[in-house]
Amino acid sequence: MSKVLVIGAFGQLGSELTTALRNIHGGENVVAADIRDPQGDLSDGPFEKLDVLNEKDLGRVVDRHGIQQIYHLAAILSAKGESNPKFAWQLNMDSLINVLELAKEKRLEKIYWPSSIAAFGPNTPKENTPQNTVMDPNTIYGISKLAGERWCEYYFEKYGVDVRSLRYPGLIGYKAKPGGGTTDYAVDIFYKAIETGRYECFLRPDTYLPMMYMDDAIKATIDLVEADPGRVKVRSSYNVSALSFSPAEIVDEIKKHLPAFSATYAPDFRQEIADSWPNSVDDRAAREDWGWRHDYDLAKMTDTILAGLGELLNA
Ligand code: VAH
Repeated sequence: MSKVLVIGAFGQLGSELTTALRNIHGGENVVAADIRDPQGDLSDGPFEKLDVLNEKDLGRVVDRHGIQQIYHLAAILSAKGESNPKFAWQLNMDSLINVLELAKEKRLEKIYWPSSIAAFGPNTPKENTPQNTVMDPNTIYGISKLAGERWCEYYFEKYGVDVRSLRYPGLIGYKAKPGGGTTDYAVDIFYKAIETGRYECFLRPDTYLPMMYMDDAIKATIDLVEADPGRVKVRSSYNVSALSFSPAEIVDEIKKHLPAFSATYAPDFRQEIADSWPNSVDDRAAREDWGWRHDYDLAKMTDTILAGLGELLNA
């Protein structure tokens, strides 16, 4: 079993990925790290309070636990990043470089770092966006993800660091709330559908975005990290996709379960961010290289979330 460190373990993805990794590697072999104080049930494995910008502390945590793999998830997302661009750049970039440098020095087994469809921009082809294409992101988050992809490929080519990455679409889960993303509407809408029966969406009803249910995102992440190195041919970051939908389409899908549910639309600054991203992406490279397959479509995702969130909120 490998010793694994999850940085950003209390985030929307980190909280569910930590549990999934502990089921694979054993609770004691997966260290959850976050800058925030412990929250929720952490009794099933070790925890470290960590500022990943502190290179020395990061090295001490790796040495203390004999870490061999790092999943580095901590980042400032698209919408929140626009309110403090300099810090978003510093956190997203310096933390990645700290992790890559440590992986080189200590010859760690593997590094996982998430990119995003936010690395694409207004001049990127919108439909079925190719793996290799024009990338002109115009958010600090997107710029940091594009730059991060280049750093990952550089450390792989120059130093042999086995770093792997996925360009996540909007991730939709219900067990942990997201923070500061443009696609967060697709999570908030489920909470409001159950709690109040009404939702005001900050995007236009016809805004298509690539999305993925959290279980599929965790499957893609672990499948990529566990793939034989020879099958990982893309060392910047892989396009991965599952479904694309608009706010109007997810409202209609929710109404199949909650007929009284209604939505209104009040686009804000996040509309411009969403308009700069693809409507759908081509993920043939991931499917051909390491066998990526998604399980959840819009109907299955909606049914799963409403059932699970209903239980969670009524608990
Ligand atoms: C965001 N959830 O909205 C993130 C994601 C594709 C979007 O990277 O910023």
